[in-house]
Amino acid sequence: GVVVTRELCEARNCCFIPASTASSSASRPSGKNGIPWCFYPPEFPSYSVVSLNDTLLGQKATLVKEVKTYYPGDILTVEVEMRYETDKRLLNHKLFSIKITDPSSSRFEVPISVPTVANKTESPDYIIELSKQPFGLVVKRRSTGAVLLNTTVAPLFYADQFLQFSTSLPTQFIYGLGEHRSTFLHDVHWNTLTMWARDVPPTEQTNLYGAHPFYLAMEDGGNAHGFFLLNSNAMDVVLQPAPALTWRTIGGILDFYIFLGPDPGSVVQQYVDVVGYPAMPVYWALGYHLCRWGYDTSNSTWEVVKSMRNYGIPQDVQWNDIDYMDKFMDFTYESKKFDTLPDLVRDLHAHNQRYVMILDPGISSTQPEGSYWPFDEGVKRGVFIKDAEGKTLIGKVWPGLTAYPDFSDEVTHEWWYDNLKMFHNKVAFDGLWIDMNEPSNFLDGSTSGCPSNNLENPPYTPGVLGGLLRAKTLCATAQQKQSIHYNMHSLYGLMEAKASRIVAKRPFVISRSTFPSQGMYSGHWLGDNRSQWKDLYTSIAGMLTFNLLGIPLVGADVCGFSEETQEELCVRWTQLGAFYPFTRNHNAISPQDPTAFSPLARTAMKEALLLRYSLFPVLYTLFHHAHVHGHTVARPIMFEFPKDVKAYGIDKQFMWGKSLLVTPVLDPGVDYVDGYFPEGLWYDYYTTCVRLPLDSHSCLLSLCVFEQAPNLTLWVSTGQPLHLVSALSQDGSASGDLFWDDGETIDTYETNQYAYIIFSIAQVLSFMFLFCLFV
Ligand code: MIG
Repeated sequence: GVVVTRELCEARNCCFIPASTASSSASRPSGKNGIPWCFYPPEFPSYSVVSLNDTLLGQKATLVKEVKTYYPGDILTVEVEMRYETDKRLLNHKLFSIKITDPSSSRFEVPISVPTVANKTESPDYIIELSKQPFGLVVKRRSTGAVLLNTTVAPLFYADQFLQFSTSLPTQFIYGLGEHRSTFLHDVHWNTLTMWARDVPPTEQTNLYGAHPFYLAMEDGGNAHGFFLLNSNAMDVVLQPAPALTWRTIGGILDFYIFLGPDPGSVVQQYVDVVGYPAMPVYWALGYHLCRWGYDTSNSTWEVVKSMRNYGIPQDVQWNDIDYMDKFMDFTYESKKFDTLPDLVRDLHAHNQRYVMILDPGISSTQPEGSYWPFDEGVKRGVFIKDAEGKTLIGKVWPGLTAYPDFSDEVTHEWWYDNLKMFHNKVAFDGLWIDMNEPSNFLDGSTSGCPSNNLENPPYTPGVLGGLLRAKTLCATAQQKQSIHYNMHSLYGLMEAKASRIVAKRPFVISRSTFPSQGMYSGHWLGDNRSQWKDLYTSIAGMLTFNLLGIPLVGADVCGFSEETQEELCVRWTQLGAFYPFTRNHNAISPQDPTAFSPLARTAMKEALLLRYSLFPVLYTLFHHAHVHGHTVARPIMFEFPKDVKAYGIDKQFMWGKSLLVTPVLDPGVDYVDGYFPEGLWYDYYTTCVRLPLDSHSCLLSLCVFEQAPNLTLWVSTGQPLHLVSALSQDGSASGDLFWDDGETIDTYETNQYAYIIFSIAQVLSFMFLFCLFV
């Protein structure tokens, strides 16, 4: 970062206090740790409210600032539109939204559709207080008086390339704000979380593959609220120990939502209601996936599949990485080494298994004319991103020099579809893995660099890895249909995923780069982790965070991606991975599929996967609730026990739904776990649950979760019996449910082609239940 001197600071009318004399930060060295010596005094120039009017949905204010700040392009008059929204789906009165715009010229707005609300609530759960001079906004929870937002703590900045506001926080318990590698609970001690999609192995304090400006906060007393800034520009989110939070973005508008909960699960529901509900996955998405970068041939890929079958280890999906391609070019396959690929895919289908392959966005631009249709046709149809001068921007990825499809253009979607269709005629793939879509570039910007101007070198650049917006991606000045790359960059993965959902049944897409509303179009894997125990642990936080972000179909590379895994680690990882909503074993070095290990390890992995498969009805039902209600699938313990402060920091355990608690082994050399059990009656799933066949009539009423006798692939036989597992609470009651449909038709819920069964046991029946167990 930049070292702030007294001169620089005072030139900006800010206060300068060296860390050594600032008592609160005496224990930590300043500068490098991000603790500022320089801050805004109360009289720093800011906006004042000059008019305030009622509108249909709330109020509209005009703000004016008299004195320019030190950032160029100050917008001295801005408009604030406050909406007191109500919507039946949201159980009413829970949502407050604010949009701050420039009334004199239109600015970039993120092109995702959010629901338009027609009515103003008359009895909101919040109280709004507007401070007029300087402008500031205070939002309180009506029931408790908790101050959820207070922007009066610092001035508002609204310059062309610098928009900033700060708020105090009612709590230190802040979650979300992806994509970062960290504990699930964020550290608020001067912790800057930068957002700008970036291809880099998960590293702390670094902007990663996706951008998600949403946080969940746990207040005193177990209430929760959420905050979402709908903005795709490069930004910093600065968490401060006050506690406080600063949003600092370099473009777009300020458009934000506050969700009132009041419990954490409801906050996520309200957020998902704004950005979009996750798609219902095709059933086999929830099976076991195997992949590797380094299967040399289609036959060696096939060998693994056969070996899995021989050992009776469940596997629904086999994948290929870039190895299958001819010179790493999309929509081709290597004709010698992968000559049997079409046969492999046919064989998979014959065994009720599926095939997924990778596609990278970069399209080779250097093939002889007439020899590579995707590029030739793409040029013809004008689908590629242009540089500042209007020429096709050329970068470099695996196939060498490449052009980048502009997925913000419908024309590109058609071209992408045509390519997929033609390739599908050769290799009947079932789903897509879209990688490198930050988009990644081995060069900075392009083969010819980037122009030098204020888009490439903004007055302020957030803390992006590499220090430049174009670092390992395209030029900020590159031109896309909907806007410049400066605005569109972090939306690339979202738009590519949208273009990749093309099949008649439920599509299966896994994307590396993600943005809010991604869950509607794809799942996500957590990227290039390492085969280390630490990465096993951090995968839980990653999984939970993405569930908060409305992308429940998520998992980490099981056994680790880079470095050599070890047998014990891989066994433990498979046991944890069996509870990832999306479970794929993938890596880049030696084989690490279950058949590559000793009989003992192989058997342990097989057992873990069989357990996952037997719990498939539970998992599938949870995804139904995610799709229809915006629930999380894998969820933190605190979601079910929001008043239990001891649960707020837990990220070594998690839950599936509301009744299954997973406590994995995360350390080498141990065969026990230390777990936290919130208040209630807990049963050990492995030892105390008794399985009851569904056709045993006397027990139909009793249930907690459903199980299905596992097979080597999911759903293969509706003939596989379903079992009820019931765990009674202290008062002798239990309840559970099951969503069941054909597993692949789109919109079965929406078109009423499903069964939904609710089971419950009341206290009076507990005796009967026990009775039937022992007959
Ligand atoms: O530059 O396709 O995250 O899963 O194996 C690396 C090769 C490109 C990155 C992905 C990883 C994949 C690898 N890819």
